[in-house]
Amino acid sequence: MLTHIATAQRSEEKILDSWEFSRTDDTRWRKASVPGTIHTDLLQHHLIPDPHVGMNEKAVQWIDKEDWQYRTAFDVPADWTAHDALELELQGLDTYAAIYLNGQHILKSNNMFVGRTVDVKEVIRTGRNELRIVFYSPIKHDMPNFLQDGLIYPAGNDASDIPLSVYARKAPYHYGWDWGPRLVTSGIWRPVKLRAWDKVTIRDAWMQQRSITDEQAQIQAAITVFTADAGKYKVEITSKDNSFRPIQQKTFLSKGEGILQLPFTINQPKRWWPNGWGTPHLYTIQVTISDDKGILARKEVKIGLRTIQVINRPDSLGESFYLEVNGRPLFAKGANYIPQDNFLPRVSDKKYQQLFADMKAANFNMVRVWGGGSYENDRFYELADEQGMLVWQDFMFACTPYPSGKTFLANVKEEAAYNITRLRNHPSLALWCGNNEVGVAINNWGWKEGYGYTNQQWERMLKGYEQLFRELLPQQVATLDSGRFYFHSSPISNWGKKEDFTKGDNHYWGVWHGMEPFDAFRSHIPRFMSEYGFQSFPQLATVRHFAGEHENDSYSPSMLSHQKSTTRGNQAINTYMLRDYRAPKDFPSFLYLSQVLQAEGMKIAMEAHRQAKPYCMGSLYWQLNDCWPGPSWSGIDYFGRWKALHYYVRKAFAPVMISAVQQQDSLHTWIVSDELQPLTAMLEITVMDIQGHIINTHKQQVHIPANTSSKVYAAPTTQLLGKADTSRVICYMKLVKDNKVLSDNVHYFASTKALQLERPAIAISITRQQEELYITLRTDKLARHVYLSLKDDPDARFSDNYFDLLPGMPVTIRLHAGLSTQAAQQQLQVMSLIDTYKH
Ligand code: BMA
Repeated sequence: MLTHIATAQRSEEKILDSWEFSRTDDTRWRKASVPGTIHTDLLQHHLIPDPHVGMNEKAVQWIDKEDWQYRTAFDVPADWTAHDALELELQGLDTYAAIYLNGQHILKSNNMFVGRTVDVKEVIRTGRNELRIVFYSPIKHDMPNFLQDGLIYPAGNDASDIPLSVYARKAPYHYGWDWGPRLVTSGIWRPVKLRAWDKVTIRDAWMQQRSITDEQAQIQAAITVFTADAGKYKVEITSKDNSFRPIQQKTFLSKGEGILQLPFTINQPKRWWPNGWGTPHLYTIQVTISDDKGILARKEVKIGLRTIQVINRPDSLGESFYLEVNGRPLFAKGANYIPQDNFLPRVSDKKYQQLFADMKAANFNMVRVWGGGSYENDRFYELADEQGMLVWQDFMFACTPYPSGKTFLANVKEEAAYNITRLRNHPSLALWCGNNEVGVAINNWGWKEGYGYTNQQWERMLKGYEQLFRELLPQQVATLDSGRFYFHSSPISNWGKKEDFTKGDNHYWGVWHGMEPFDAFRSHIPRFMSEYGFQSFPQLATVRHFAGEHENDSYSPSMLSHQKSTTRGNQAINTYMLRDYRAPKDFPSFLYLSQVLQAEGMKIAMEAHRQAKPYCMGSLYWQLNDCWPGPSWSGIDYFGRWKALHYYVRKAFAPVMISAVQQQDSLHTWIVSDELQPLTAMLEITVMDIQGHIINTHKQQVHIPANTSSKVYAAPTTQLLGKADTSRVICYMKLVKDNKVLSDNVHYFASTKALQLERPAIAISITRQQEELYITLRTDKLARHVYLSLKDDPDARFSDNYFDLLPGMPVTIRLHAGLSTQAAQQQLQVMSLIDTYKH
């Protein structure tokens, strides 16, 4: 069946739907969802249990050892076959596929990241047609490669005895990772379209910004056309909002592919600004090609005008690594993004939108599309453009060397070309990175000895690395996206030695993988931190999705099967937890505490990175989100529920941020501003005991220069505290301007474990204004990490959560909900840290 999409007058485009699937050795065909995966189709028909639940992951491992096929029948009207050209566009086939149209083999595909366009003019006919796509088992397909190589690649995240993932140009995390299951999918994961056109079509419209000043932006349009009928045509570039004078050119197009170069100018350009610095202005540009009868082809693109430079060069301190956006040095705030599901086509537009709203809410200006996942859908980059979210784009290689035979390299070359071309118009696209951690791993992870490679085998891997990441990919970027920064691997430096923290970007895993205390975040500050993290468990409702009511322990069977960090995992969480907190009294307390632990630990890092600006110019934590429900380093779980971490990130990444550090006997107060304007505000510090008795106050006006970090106040702790018992005091600090709190923070002089908390009496009052509930909380004594939830709605999103409630300082929390105030009173559950104590 065909679903019609409107295009230019003399071309037609339809999405092919109504698909069926079967195993290749079976005669039964069943209804399929396309785009989709074989796993989700089998699930739909109740032929497999939900792989995200319990230990079902194990029960579905047979799927990737089978061959599968998909088919659809569709009618093509006579006026379609009369067109000059008929093409099938297959935007994503996962992965080893043979495509048959009306029984005739028309294409072979071997890379899920490459969309294909096939000329089907000679094969298609008026009336009924049948398209069939066979997907060969990626495991069976790649086993001969392994047997021929005679060695095992050190792909430690591939959760099978023989890691075949390296051979397949397919999302690496499908084969397992330390936060996700092994679910090796097959299927048509992006749409299939049939297109008919006359004379000429536009394949690509690249708008390369050549230069920009306040007066003018020079754009070079490179329009790739494909001509079926040579002749003279009119090419036009117009602005939908009249932001520049349309350009027209009459040109002769010869048969086949060609590129038209058309420069144009935008006067008084409005710039695209990253989140926090202004509006990410976008221009909509339309390209058309016509003959004297009218428009033949049309393409619309959105662009943003800005400069982005990555300044990675030797300096007096080592080697810098930072972004300069529109000429200003930018401190990058954000996280590492992994695919939002094991089954990629299942991620709805709503989920994309929500995730970007969540990034924006947490004051991100950058997101890293990490190399073990997938080049994201166009929608992802459109949202990044709209939200001012800079994108750090890895090529999809992570944590292992890769083959480097001719066929493999040719396949990667095609993949790079396809994705660079697809993404290069996006103003959010900040940089290309060759891979995740393969560089540091080769030098530091002990592979040669660990896997017992011969010198010859090892040399081959090293040479392969050079060919792939230092020759092929940078050449592709230079040719197809010249001017955009490329570097061969993130991180540039390892984290073992002191000098590592003076050069380039860094993934500091001393905390977690190295079991160093959270405080080590303060002493391990690189020039740009592109990964650091700590695991936590999702909230109870998310846990209950995959583990039954009786599973009240992180070591119960389903819980353990969802803990994919087998080297550290639960043990690390427990060790760190008992360092800082008392053992929680029950399972819900444990889940809550794991989130508090993660958030508090990460807070140290985020604040320290920002304080260290401009030495350090970026903080991208590991990891933003999840691909299934389970414990992981994420701040937002699989169902989109914010963990404590995401609330903490929002505060720690605020445009202006106040924080304090205790050094020896003094307390130092820092203010970091990412704003482009200087600021004058009032600093207010209140020291009180846990019952709210004021011990000391300090107030001063502070001038904060634009885009800096500065220490604004330092005082000996004895001066601040007098004789007060450090285990019973709170230091509350805030920065106020025009009666508005720009940022606030709380400092404690004792570890949380040592704090002498007393049971608080929290009074709650709720009012409603339209769709918003206002929940006011008051306490008589310090309540740490106050956590609000609704009994029957695990998705309730409170305006703040896991915050410290101080005596004498009521807090009002907003909740967007349809509940009456009375129902809210009944539904609302409030707990704080002391509720996790056994006595
Ligand atoms: C980093 C990432 C991932 C991994 C994470 C946690 O190195 O690049 O490979 O999931 O660590 O171990």
